[in-house]
Amino acid sequence: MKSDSSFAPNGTGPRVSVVIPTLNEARNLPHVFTDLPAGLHEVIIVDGYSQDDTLAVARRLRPDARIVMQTRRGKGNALACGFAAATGDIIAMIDADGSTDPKEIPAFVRALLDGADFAKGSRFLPGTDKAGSSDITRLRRLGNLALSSCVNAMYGTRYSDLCYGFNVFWSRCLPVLGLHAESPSGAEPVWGDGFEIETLISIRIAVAGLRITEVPSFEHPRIYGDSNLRTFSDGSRVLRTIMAEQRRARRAVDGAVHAGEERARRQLPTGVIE
Ligand SMILES: Nc1nc2c(ncn2[C@@H]2O[C@H](COP(=O)(O)OP(=O)(O)OP(=O)(O)O)[C@@H](O)[C@H]2O)c(=O)[nH]1
Ligand SMILES: [Mg+2]
Repeated sequence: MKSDSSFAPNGTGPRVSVVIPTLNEARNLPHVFTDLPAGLHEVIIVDGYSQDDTLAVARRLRPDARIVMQTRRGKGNALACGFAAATGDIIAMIDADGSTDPKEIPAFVRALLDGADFAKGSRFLPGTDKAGSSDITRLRRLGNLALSSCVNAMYGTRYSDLCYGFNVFWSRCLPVLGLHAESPSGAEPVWGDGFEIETLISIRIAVAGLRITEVPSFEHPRIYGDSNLRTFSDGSRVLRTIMAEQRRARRAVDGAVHAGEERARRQLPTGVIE
C-alpha cells in the first residue's frame, strides 16, 4: 500500500470489501461515499428496507455498489448479510450515518498487514490524539467502560472500547464469528441480530485466540436523522451477550473434551486401563 487513501494501486495487495448497513440514511450516504478511499474491491450496502431514498441515492452516487437486502431485522443481521456477500480478503464494517470516518480505513488495513487478524476501532485508546468522540454521551461512555471492563475481566482481553462499530478484519476470520445470514425459521430473530453484534464479534474473536490490534478512531455525531440505538435496552442486550458468550465458549470446550475422550476410548482396546 503506497498511500494513505488508496489500496493496492497496481492491483496488488489485499482486496478490501466495505460493508455499510443502512436504515434511512439517504441524506448521510453522500458524505460517507465521498470519504471512501480509492482502490476498494467492493462497497456493499445492506439495507433494512429503508423508507427513504437510501437505495436510489446509493445507486445514483455509487453505481458499482452492491446492494443486499437484509433477511431479518437489526444492525447485526444486516452485518451478517453483508459479510456473507463480501468477496474481498478484508472486510471493513462502517456506519452510514457519518459517525465513522471512512478515511480511517487504510490505517485499519495497515494493522492487519502488520500481523493482526482483527483491527478493532477504539475511541478511547490512550496515548494518541487520533482517538476520540464528539458524539458519545457521558452515560453511554460510562456504560461502555463498565461493559469493556467486564469483558476484559472475563475473557482476558484489553479492549478499551467494546461497543464501537468500526472494525476491520480478514475475511478468513468469518467462520469464527458463527453468524447466520440465512433464515431457516423465517424472520424469527437470531441472537446477534441487534446492536449486540459488535460485542459478540469482539468476544468470539478473542475466544478463538486471534490477534487483535486496537486502532485509534474518531467518532463524529450522526449528520442527519435519529439514532436507532436505545441506551438501556441495547446496553442490557450487550450485558446478556457477555454472559451468553461465556456459556457458548464453555460448551465448545466441553464438546471438544468429550470428543477427545470419545476418540481416545475408541482407540484403546477394551479392558486396558492407562
Ligand atoms: N440495515 C440496517 N441498518 C441498521 C439497522 N439499525 C441501524 N442500522 C445502521 O447501523 C448504523 C449505526 O446505527 P445508529 O442508529 O447510528 O446507531 P449507533 O451509531 O450505534 O448509535 P448512535 O451513536 O446513537 O448514532 C447506521 O448506518 C444505521 O443506518 C437495521 O436494523 N438495519
Ligand atoms: Mg450512529
